[in-house]
Amino acid sequence: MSLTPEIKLELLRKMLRARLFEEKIVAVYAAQDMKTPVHLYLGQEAVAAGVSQHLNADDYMFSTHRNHGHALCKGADMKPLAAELYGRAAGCAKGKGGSMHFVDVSKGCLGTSAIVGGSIPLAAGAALAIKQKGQAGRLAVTYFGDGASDEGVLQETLNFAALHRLPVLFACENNFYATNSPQKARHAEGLICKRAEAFGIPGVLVDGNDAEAVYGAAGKAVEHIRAGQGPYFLEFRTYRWKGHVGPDCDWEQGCRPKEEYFEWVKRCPVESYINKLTADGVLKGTALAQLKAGIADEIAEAWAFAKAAPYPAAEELFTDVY
Ligand SMILES: Cc1ncc(C[n+]2csc(CCOP(=O)(O)OP(=O)(O)O)c2C)c(N)n1
Ligand SMILES: [Mg+2]
Repeated sequence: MSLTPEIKLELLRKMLRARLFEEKIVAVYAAQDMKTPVHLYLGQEAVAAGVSQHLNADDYMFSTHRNHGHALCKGADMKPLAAELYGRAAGCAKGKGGSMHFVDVSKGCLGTSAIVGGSIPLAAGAALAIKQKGQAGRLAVTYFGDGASDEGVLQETLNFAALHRLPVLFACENNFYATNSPQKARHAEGLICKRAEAFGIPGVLVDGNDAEAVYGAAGKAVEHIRAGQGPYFLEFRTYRWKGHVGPDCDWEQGCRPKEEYFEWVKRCPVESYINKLTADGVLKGTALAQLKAGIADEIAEAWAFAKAAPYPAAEELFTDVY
């Protein structure tokens, strides 16, 4: 997979957009005017950036409770996302969904689910629709965690997708934890991607903290899917920096070993890529500062928009809710 300087800088821009958006959430969360739990994606940004680099706006994307990075890297407009965090009517889910329900249909972000594993079959459904409509070359991607891989619905969906050769990419982000339960306490076999092979689906393990490794593996997978060869499964090994939910870390409470946490923080996907691009001469002069300043402006505008937006009207209480 050839990587031009433009693509490298775009990978970095995507990661930084996800990173700075969530750093803003961390900075303001204690004020308690953001009435939503937040499952932060900090530390995992290389996955969404590297996969999204191969996606078009009309490809479908389904995500999880930890969805901010997925939506932003797919190109979602930041303003309705910020408004959703503040429960405003201008939010992407009209202020009724919160952080776990980021959508942007115009960018193919069709939905997320707080039900662990819930969006996996939705992606297969979208892929089936693509197939039935004869929209060759289009695909659906579903992001899900190692915890979701424990749900029976994954195995059912893998079988269905393989049987019908559906254009769907299974993107499993193995951050080694389902809430506070470590993978080694749950899985007899550590390689989740091996399960895909039982259904005749290629299953590949990828370093999820290396944006270029993600980009390369996702490129092969997407090429395979767009060529009509059926589904593909990628397992990305990565690590979340914050606790399962909320802006605090959780190693202090003994939820994870401190040494493990700091080992992974040393492998920051954003910092290591900045260092690589600087050493390679791709990132020069004030380029990084300009990139960050542009994203900071976008965040400031999104927050101003969100906080000025009205709450849903009382008579809207039961609209779109079931
Ligand atoms: C069906 C279902 N079971 C349990 C939960 C509670 N729950 C929310 S997130 C989560 C862990 C998910 O772990 P993983 O899929 O690895 O995603 P991560 O949080 O690591 O991104 C659990 C058990 C839920 N929301 N839905
Ligand atoms: Mg997990």
